[in-house]
Amino acid sequence: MKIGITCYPTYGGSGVVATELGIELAARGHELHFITSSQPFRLAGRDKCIHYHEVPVSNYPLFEFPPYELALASRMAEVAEYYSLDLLHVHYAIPHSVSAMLAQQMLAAKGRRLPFITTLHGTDITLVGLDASYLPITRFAIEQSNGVTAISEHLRQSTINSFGTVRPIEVIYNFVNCDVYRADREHIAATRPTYAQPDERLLVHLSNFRPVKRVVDVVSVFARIAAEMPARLLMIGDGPDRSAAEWQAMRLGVQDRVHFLGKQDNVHELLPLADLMLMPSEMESFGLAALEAMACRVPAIATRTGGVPELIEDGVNGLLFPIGDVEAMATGAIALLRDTDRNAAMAAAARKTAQQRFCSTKIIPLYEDYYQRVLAQ
Ligand code: GMT
Repeated sequence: MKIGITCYPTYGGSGVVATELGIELAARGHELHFITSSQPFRLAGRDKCIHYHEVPVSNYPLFEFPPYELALASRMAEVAEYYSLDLLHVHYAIPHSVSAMLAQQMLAAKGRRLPFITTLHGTDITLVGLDASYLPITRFAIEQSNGVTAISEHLRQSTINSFGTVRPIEVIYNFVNCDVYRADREHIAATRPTYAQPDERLLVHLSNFRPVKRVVDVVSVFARIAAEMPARLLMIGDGPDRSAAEWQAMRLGVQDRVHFLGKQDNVHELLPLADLMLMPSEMESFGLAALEAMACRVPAIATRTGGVPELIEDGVNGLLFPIGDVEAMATGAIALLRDTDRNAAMAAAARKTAQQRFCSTKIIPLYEDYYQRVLAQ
């Protein structure tokens, strides 16, 4: 198949899923065309079946706001026509599904068919889509999509409840490449000493540091753990709440044990170094960062929110707590870190969950099958 993919190329779960999906599909023989505002950050140096088309946005002085959605629609239509794309797959409803809808209409006027699929990732529905000004257009674009997928059952339900959409939504979960995300003993032995001494526990957080991630809670939980045992925390990512997290680390006197690494491309090399992941989010439609850690045998201390319980079974492959209950999260983490056998059993269960339910080898064929069904409509 010849597939066009559009996503936010910046640091975020939807861009990661879209990019990894394109890479996996190309490896299975499909021709992929990324149509994005800049090159997605995990795409650099990939194989020849992957093409990248930048969307140029002219900033004529008259425009108070550059019309990105229109530039994207034009580029989608051009690329689809030139390369004879079979379909477009857009990740994150706003504004990508609206642009795809326009591109489809532009080609229809020339007698060409261009089906498009919208994948909902979370904040496009739970936060942004519920802004009154975005709701009607988002709902319209979802209904006009030839196919709609959501990354968890929770997100599927909340889309139907909040938007009242009638178009069927297929749940296709987030996925992880279990050959890339794994705990390699030699790598861990060689790299872990860079971040922690042998007697220290290593915790990790990975996100875009937006308010919904509650990064201040990450530091608060960690400070309680560090008061009980030697420990360090790796904070991977960057975003608006980074300075609030840094302030909290200073306030709690743990700044020398909390390492802010900023945005990192090689998270598959960093995650396996940790003993536990902290993901105390206000909302996660799925929680891709926790899945990536779990594939590396790192269980997560997480919140019971959104689609997270579809990934983490409390007490089996991780621990779930109420949002904001830093005391309970810290107590749970400390007990787990002290119980080596339980920690090892949970690490093994985390890896097993990733392999058996969310491995790319299981999920990518579901997308291929869905594409075929949409094309056959
Ligand atoms: O979490 C974010 O802020 C980024 C956001 C995105 O769309 O880039 O992530 C969402 O999509 C991920 C991939 O499908 C999911 O794993 C995340 O749970 C989801 N984030 C939220 O729902 C807050």
